[in-house]
Amino acid sequence: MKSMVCALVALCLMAGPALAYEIVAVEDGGSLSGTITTKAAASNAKTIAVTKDEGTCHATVPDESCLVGEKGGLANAIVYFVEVEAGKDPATMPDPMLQNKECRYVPHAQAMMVGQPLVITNEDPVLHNTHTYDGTGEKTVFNLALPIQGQKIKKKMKRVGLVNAKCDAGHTWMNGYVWVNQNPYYAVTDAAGNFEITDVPEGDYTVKVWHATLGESEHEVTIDAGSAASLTTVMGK
Ligand SMILES: [Cu+2]
Repeated sequence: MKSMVCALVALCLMAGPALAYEIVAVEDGGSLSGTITTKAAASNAKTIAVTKDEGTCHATVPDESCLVGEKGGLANAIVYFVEVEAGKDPATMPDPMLQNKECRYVPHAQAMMVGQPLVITNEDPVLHNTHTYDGTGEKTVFNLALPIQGQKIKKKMKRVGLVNAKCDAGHTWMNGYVWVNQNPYYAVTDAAGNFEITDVPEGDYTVKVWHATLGESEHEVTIDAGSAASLTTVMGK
C-alpha cells in the first residue's frame, strides 16, 4: 500500500505531457483585457554596470527588473490562459524571437506556444552564449554559443513552462524570460501595464499573471461569446 501511494505521488510530481490543443475556427470569440499594476518600487531609474565589451554593451544597461509606467502600470507581466482545449491558430501570434542586442535580451519577457520554434539571434559584433534554464533555475533547456553577428538559430520549445535566458559569455547581467504556454492565449503587458487577449472561445478559464520579480497570481475568468471581459490586478506588496 505504501509503495503504491509513493508511486502515485511520483506520478503526480512528474511533469505530464501538455494537454493537446486543437486549432479550430473561433467564431464570435470573446476577449480578455485589462491593466496589471503594482505598488512595488520601480527600477526604471536604475541601471546595471557593464563589466565587459563596453564598446557594444555601453557603460550600463537598464535595470528591467520592475518597470512601472503611469498609474502604477506594470510592464513585462505575462498573462496566460493555463488550459484551452481548442481555439485560434498559433500562427496568428507574432513569431517568438529572442534577440541578443546591445548585451540585453530583447524582449525582456515574452510568451509563446509549446511546439513552436523560438528564434535566437545575435545582433552584436561580440560573442554571446545564450544559456537557458527551466523554472527551477538549475536545469538547462538549451545552451547556444552565438559567435557571429547576424546569426539566427531556431529552437523548438518542447515543454510548457518558464525559460530563463542567461549569458555564459561574461555578460552576467543579461536576463530574459520566455513563458512557453499550452495554448496561444497569452499576452505581455506593455509599458503602461495593459494587455489584450483576443478570439477566446466562450467558457470558464484559469488565467495566471506572472512577473519575474513580483511573483504570480491566479484568476478565474468567464469569457462570453462576442464579449469583452476584463482582468485588473495588483502584483507584489
Ligand atoms: Cu552575452
